[in-house]
Amino acid sequence: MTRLAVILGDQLSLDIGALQAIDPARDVVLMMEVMDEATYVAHHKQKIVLILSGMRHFAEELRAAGYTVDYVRLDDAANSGSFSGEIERAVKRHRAAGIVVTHPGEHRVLADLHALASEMDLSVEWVEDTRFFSTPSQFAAWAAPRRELRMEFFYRQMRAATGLLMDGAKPAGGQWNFDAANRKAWPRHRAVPERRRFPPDAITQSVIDLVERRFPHHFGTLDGFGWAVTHADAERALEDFIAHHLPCFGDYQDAMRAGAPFLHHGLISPYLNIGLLDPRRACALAERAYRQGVAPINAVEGFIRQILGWREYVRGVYWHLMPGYAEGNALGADQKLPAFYWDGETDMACVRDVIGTIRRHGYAHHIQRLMVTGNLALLWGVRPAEIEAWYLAVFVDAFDWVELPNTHGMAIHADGGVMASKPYAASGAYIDRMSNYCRGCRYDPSQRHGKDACPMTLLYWDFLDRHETRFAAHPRMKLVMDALARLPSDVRQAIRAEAAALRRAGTDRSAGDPSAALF
Ligand code: FAD
Ligand code: DLZ
Ligand code: SF4
Repeated sequence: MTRLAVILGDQLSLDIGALQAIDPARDVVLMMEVMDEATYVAHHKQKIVLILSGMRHFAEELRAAGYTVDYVRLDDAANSGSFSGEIERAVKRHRAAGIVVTHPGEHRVLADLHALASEMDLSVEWVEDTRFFSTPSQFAAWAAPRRELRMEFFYRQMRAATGLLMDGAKPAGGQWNFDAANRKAWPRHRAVPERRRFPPDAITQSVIDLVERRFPHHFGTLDGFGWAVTHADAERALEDFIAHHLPCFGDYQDAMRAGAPFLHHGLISPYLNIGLLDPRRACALAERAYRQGVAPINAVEGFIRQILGWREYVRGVYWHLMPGYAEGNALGADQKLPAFYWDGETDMACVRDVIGTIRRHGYAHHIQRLMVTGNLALLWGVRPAEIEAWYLAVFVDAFDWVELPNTHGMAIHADGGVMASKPYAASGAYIDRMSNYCRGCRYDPSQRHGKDACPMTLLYWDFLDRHETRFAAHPRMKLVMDALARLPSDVRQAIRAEAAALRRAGTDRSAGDPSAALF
């Protein structure tokens, strides 16, 4: 009897486990465009276009490869709107003996599919997602004896296990990590490189029309949509990055520049996350560039660490600690998300630029996510669930397994130190050092309080003040906690009062918040 291979919108790879487990001559591939997935958070319009157009192109590729594909479109009259509803209908339609599912990337979807299987008494074959270098059970084995789950040690083990960037048993270049060389600011007169983008074809254009029609109030613009939606274009994007940007990737990895969102970053996370690019291929091409002398070790090691280290590590943390992980709120953050996270209307030049970039591209690079929007949410004390839903909604590459640990653990320290031993809290001085934002801002990054005080700096000192008891004895925070203790009490009072006023001003405005209904 027929079996259905379920292919979800972030599983668009010919090598995906479920396809390997079926007989193309007898079985059917099921792909479903459903309302629930577009609206469980109000995703950026470009994210919905990326996924639906990617799915439609992949269905064509599957048919060309000899698979029978049952493809449910969003506008199909009988579409039930959910994965469960569509699987139930398809099982009946094909009188299927069961389904084959590659382990989904989100706990939410896994739980729904388990519930459906038991309600329908449906036979499900679960298949490992082999697009990663490691499995959740390998991570669990690594984590089990450890009190602290530090990425660096996991990463070294991954380097040794894969042989990537290794000279025998030693790390290439003589060091595991070249991060110290990767903190240059963007030089004032350095030209900003052009980046390759991919104009929409007819399929993408029809999805753009659909998304404008069905999701007009979602965040973001579709003007200038330029993401690749096929394997061939994603490969071109990767090759373009390796040839023209990898050599400088390390040097400017942490740099930020107003109006220049991409610099020398990879711009490949959406493709890796939905199956259009293979992380093994990305790492192999990067290593080849190093071995051929085309790219320096600090760039190549930095890039490989992001994929082999961070990306694998956050996925490991997610599956190791979910579902409980999302519930933590170690710093007792209880504030509403400020309205300017949605409309960008703020005098803070750094925040305005980053929100504008996200609106235009569904993208911001790592330091913008961590040290601008993430740092501000940490200092402001935004409730974890609200800031996490925001990150999940506004980035084209956002999926719970990668977004949640990065936000909950790295950016807002809501896990109390599982991922990072201390919070990534910074004042305006850090942003001033790593960008040209402050030169175009009405605030002064060096002022802690008063009418010109930079909100990042004001909130930074307020954050230290609010959490003094927790961090007073933290060895890596001693210098700043000592500096806090030296502040006169009237200055501390002024900081508290001004920070409270700033929070009221940021949240009282009622801005267009497409996710407001969620809270
Ligand atoms: P590059 O800087 O060129 O890096 C190369 C690749 O390394 C990326 O494509 C990505 O696949 C991987 N990578 C780098 N850093 C990380 C990381 N910390 N975790 C996992 N993979 C990483 N990444 C997502 O893919 N989806 C998310 O939803 C997401 N949410 C984030 C939320 C916060 C608060 C923070 C601080 C980071 C988040 N990241 C997320 C990680 C990182 O910011 C993006 O992967 C990166 O900016 C993507 O752009 P790029 O392809 O140009 O990356
Ligand atoms: C993000 C997304 C959207 C917007 N739409 C769909 C869809 O219609 N059909 C689909 O299969 N997947 C979609 N996705 C991606 C899913 O949310 C993702 O595959 C699951 O969260 C599992 O990780
Ligand atoms: Fe951002 Fe403060 Fe610099 Fe303005 S002064 S750009 S708010 S860090």
